[in-house]
This record gives sequence, C-alpha cells and structure tokens, in this order.
Amino acid sequence: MAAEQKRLRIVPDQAANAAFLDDFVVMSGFGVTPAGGVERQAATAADAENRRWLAEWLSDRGFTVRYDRVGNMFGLHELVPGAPYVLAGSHLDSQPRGGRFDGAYGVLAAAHAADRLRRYHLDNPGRAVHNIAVVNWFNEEGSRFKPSMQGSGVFTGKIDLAAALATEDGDGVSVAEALGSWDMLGDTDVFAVGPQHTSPGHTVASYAEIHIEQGRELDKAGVDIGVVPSTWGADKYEISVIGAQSHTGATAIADRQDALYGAARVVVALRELADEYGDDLHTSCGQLNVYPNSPVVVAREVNMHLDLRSSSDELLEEAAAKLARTFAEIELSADVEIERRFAHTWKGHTYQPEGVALAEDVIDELGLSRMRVRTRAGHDSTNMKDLVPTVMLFVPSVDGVSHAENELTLDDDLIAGVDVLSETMARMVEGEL
Ligand code: HGY
Ligand code: MN
Ligand code: MN
Repeated sequence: MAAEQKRLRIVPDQAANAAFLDDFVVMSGFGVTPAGGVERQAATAADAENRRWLAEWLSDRGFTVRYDRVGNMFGLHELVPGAPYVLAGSHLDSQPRGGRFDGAYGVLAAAHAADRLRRYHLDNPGRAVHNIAVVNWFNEEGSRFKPSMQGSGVFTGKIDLAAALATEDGDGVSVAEALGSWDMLGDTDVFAVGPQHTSPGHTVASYAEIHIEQGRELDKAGVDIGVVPSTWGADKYEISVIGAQSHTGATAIADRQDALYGAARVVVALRELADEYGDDLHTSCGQLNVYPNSPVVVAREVNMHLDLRSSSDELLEEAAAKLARTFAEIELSADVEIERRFAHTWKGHTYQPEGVALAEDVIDELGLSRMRVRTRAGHDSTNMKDLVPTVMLFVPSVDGVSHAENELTLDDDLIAGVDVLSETMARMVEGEL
C-alpha cells in the first residue's frame, strides 16, 4: 500500500499570507532609512520599538512574552503542560544601514507560523506533544556589541553571561545598561538548557529558523526554498597594529612606525589570500579604527576586525597560518607590532540530517522547489544546532545582496517560506523531530 500521504496540518491560505505581508511592511518601518533599509542595531531605540510591537502582537494572540537574562525575547504558548518547547525564530537587530529582511523576516515568519499552529491546535486538541515558543535572539549581528550571535551564544552556553552583559559599545554603554534602559532584561532564565542556567525553566525540544540566503544560489537556480545541511567555518578576530605617533611631514620615512601602513598591508594580504584560494575562502576586514586619526599624525595604533570564512575547516586553518606568517613579515617591514585580540570562531558543522529530511518532505508536500545550500553566514541556528535538533531554511535573496539597504526578497518567496516553516513546525510540535 502506498505510504500514507502526510496530510498538511497547516494548509496555506491567502488571508494569512496577506496578513503576514502587511505585518512585514509595518515592521520594516521601524528604524527605516531613506533608501528603504533599516538602522536597528541591538538595544537601540529602533530595536526596542520593534520589540515592543512584536510583544504586543504576540500578547494580543495569547502568547506569554518574556525576556531572559541576556535580553533574548520569547513568546510562549503552552499546549501540553510541562512539555518541552519547539522554538522558532531569528533576530530583529540589524547591521548599520542594513537590510529589512535579515533576521526580521525569520522572527515574523516564526510568529505567524506559531499563531497558525495555535489556531490549528484549538481545532485539533490532543495532537501536540510539545509546546511552541517564538524567539527573537538578542544581538545576532554583533555590530554595536561584539561578538555576533551573542544572545544565542549565551543561551547555548558558548558565551559567558556576565561577560556578555558587561560588553560595551563604542560609547561605553554596556549590554546590561542598554537592555535595562528598555526594561528588556529578564532576571531569570526562561529556558534552563545550557550549563550556566541556574534558575528553573522550560526545556527545549528542537529549533527552527528561516532566513534570507544572503547569497546567490537560490536566486541563480530559480529555486523556492533552501534547506541548510551545514555551515561554513568562521574565524573572526580583532587585531591591533601598534606603531608610534610622529609628524606626517617632518619624520623621515625610515624613522616611522606607521600603524596605518601596517594595517593597510593586512587588508591587502587578506584579499590576496582569498584570491589564492578561490571560492572556498572569503576574507574581509569590516571594521578599522585609526588612532589618533589626525591628518598630520602618523597613526600610533589601528584596531581591526578580521573575518575569514571557508567551506573547509582545514583550509581555514591553513589560511590562518599563512596570515600569521604575513603578520610577522609586516611587523618587520613596517616596524610595528601586531597583537591578536578577541576571537569568535565556529567550525563548519552539520545540521541534523533528520531535520533536513523533514523539511524536504514538507517542501515536496507543498509543491515547492528546493535545493540544499550550505550557509556561509552565521546564524543563531549555528549555535542552536549544537544544543538541540535544528532545521535551517532559506528563501532567495535577489542578487545575493545582504547587509545593505537594497537587500530584497520577493513577496511570493516570503510567503512560501512562512508556509514551509508553519508545516515544518507543525510536525516538530507533533514530535516528528
Ligand atoms: O557573523 C555572521 O555571519 C552573521 O551575519 N552575524
Ligand atoms: Mn541574520
Ligand atoms: Mn546579518
């Protein structure tokens, strides 16, 4: 007998999808920039405004809104008292002058999917084995406060809570002060899952996240949904290039210890490394601060944030070793010192194959096209997959643009993603992952 055709629990409908698009327009107005991007860095006024809107949206639908001790935001809906929760979400914070889809799409998609599930279980009591929680992770982007994926890093025990709360932005404001000023810092754990969680809390069964691809694979292939089987590895760290201040006019070249010259050599070396390895290594220096940054002073110090990503952990290690040798050459030839500071790295790891299979089955049931796409960007699921079974889904990014105001995903793709997430979560809540 043919295998029982799995009935869709959450049948897509136009009204629900129209409501999603309307809500997304509202959310995209918080911190909107003139070019149609968003400026909503972690725990800024625009981020808080967006969080308040989401809190109200969730509360209006009967979800219980709570914040944990590092400002991760949750909307809880209990179906089975005491049962573990299926978490779904992403992040509302953005890069400076970022795109309106990165993270925010996944949070709103999770909220709408959770609400569709809430209504389904009202009509189908007794089918759930897990509860539902929507999550907006604090500071995924790591722009105002470093590192990235900070809220989910604390949640999964990869980042120390006290260290995260003490992290300061460029103006000396700490995470604790910033979140406290919006009254968005919880005093207990909501979920007791990681080694540092002391207060009693709920448990987590699994996690699902949908996100824009931020690359070109789906767009080029004309495919509706990406299923992520694994991440690229990342080696992100700060260095300080240390020289000595002197007069830009009067000082002989031979007498200079020009930190900015040394830093410029590092930037060029990074790109030459990427060119050497082709498509398997991405490198950048995205942030560079020059001191004293005065027109008539040779720089005494340059602080840089380097970012190396690769499809292969071995290749990443090889590239890091080559870069270290280049640093030694630069130190000699520019008469500077290069000190390595804080690092945030993750290995290329796989997502649970059973989660990939579940998502692919859902996509087929919905009659959508799919392909597997490795993620080059980090996500909160990068942390969560090391804690619980995790499903990571992509929708296409037009021309692969992201972390820019012209980031774009088309409405039909947004809606397809919400339908896939809804049905995937439905099966997770019924214990299929
Ligand atoms: O680091 C990352 O890849 C993410 O975009 N924050
Ligand atoms: Mn993101
Ligand atoms: Mn991002």
